[in-house]
Parts: sequence; C-alpha cells; structure tokens
Amino acid sequence: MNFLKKLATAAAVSSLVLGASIVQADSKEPIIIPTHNWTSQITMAYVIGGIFESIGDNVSYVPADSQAVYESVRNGDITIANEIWQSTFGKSFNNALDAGGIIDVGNHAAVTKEEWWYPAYVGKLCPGLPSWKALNDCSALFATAGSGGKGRYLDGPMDWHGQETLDRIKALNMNFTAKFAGSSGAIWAELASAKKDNRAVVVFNWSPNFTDAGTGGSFVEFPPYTEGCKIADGGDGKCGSPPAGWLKKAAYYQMPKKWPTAYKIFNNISFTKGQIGNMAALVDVDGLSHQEAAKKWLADNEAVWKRWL
Ligand code: TMO
Repeated sequence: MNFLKKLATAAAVSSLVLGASIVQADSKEPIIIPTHNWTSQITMAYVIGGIFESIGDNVSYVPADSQAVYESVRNGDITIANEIWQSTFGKSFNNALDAGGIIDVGNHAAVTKEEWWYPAYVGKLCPGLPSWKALNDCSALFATAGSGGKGRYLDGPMDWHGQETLDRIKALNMNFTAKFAGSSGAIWAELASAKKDNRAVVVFNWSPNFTDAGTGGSFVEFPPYTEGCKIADGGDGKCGSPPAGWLKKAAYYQMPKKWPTAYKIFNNISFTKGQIGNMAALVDVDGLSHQEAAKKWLADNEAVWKRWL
C-alpha cells in the first residue's frame, strides 16, 4: 500500500471512529412499548414501533394496565407511553413524574375530551341535552333491567378512571347508576344495540376517536372543570372533565442514552386529531387488526412520519 492510500485509509477509519463517538448508535435491545385497552393507543403503539423498526431498532410489545404503566416506565420495565390522556391518566402520570425516572416527552397536536356521550338521535328523545340537568330530568328513559328505575350510564373499564363517575353522580345528586364495561368493545356493542331500537343510551366516550366522524353524537355538558375539582384531587366532584385536555408522550429516563435516535424521533412524533381518529376507525369501523391498521397507516402516511426521522 503506498503512502497516500495508507493516509486515506487512516483518515476514513478515524472519521468513522469520530462519527461513532458523536452519534452513539441505538442499542439493539428492544424498545418496550405498552398496549392498553382502547383502539387508537394500540394501533399507535404499532405505528410508533414500525417507525422505530424502520431505522433498524428492535421493539417488543407488552399488554399493560393503563394506570400502572407510568410506574413501569419510571423503573424501565416499559420504555415509552404513547397516549397519556389528561382526564383519565393525568394523576398517575404526575405521580410518576414526581417520583422521578420518567421524562415528559411533550404533547401530541390533538387535544382531548373524555366524557359522558350520547349518539345524535338521543338528542331528539331527550330535548334539553347536552345539559347534564336535562339528562338527569330524562333519567327514566335511560333505565335498564337492573338499574332500579334510575338512568344507567355505561362507563369504561374501571382502570380508566376508577371511582370518578360514582363520585360525580353522588356529588351532583344524579338519578343515575353506573355500570363498568368490560372493554371498549362492550361500549360500541351497546351503542349499536340501542340504535337498532331507537333506545336512549349514554356511555363514556372520547375524542379523538372514530366517533368524531360518522353519524355523530355529543358530549354531555357538566359544570365546568377547574383544576382540583375532582374528589380524588380534593375537590367537591361537581364538575365535568377538561374541555381541551392534553395528550402526552413519556419515556424512561435512560431512553435518550440507550436509544438516542429513537428518542429524538419520539420527541418529533405528534399526531393530530384526524390521524388518531383514523387509527381508531381502521380497526373499529373497517375491521382491520391493530397490526394491519398500523401497517396501512404507515404505508398511507409516509410523508407524515418520514419527516420525523
Ligand atoms: C383513555 N380513553 C381514551 C379511553 O379515555
């Protein structure tokens, strides 16, 4: 090898070494992503996992309780949280932030609402809606077998917000009982069954969701939310949920060191209301599996996610 070639080789090697010391490669250990019990979160988990895989990282998915997950991220058993809804999970998330080990990775563009909801035709059965007082005056319309003559509200699974609904019914002295659905699917099934019979129904629902499109519906309007108004936060419980809640992302504090490129991408990721509603609709309206929906979303939206790389 002549001198010039040697020099060129040495320069190439040292610039490689130098490059490597500037940008540490991501670990090949899997980034652990949780899956919960509502559609957009699960589909988005696979979308984000697909984005990490596109840069050569490894990912694995674990089913996780939607309140306990922040403790798991804090101690590194799970690497990220991709949909932290203010009304249902704000308290558990803030507790984990206070304890340390979890990073607030910022908000999605979408703002959120999680509240009692009724399909559009129910507005005709109970004029005066969306006021909660009007709903209460119509409570008999919402009675079911087993609700003892009171209106029946179908709440989400208990891990979403625990006693909050029962607290609110009591605080506002409403003539309603609550039933906890076993899954989000049970809520959609009840909506379909009620619609067939033109029967009054009120359920927990949220936005962004697939119900933002289609025949529509409305959230019940409760007394306005103020910080600390919930019983669990020390308030009197006579309030609805935040009208424009945040939707956050979070990560294990070691993620920036261990997977610096994926962490940078995760910082950039921000989904809109339309995108999240679409992730839900691909499954709950179009019938795809969560993985198929994520694949389709990634294929249809390369222009969106490639600019986050
Ligand atoms: C957490 N959720 C979106 C079901 O309200």
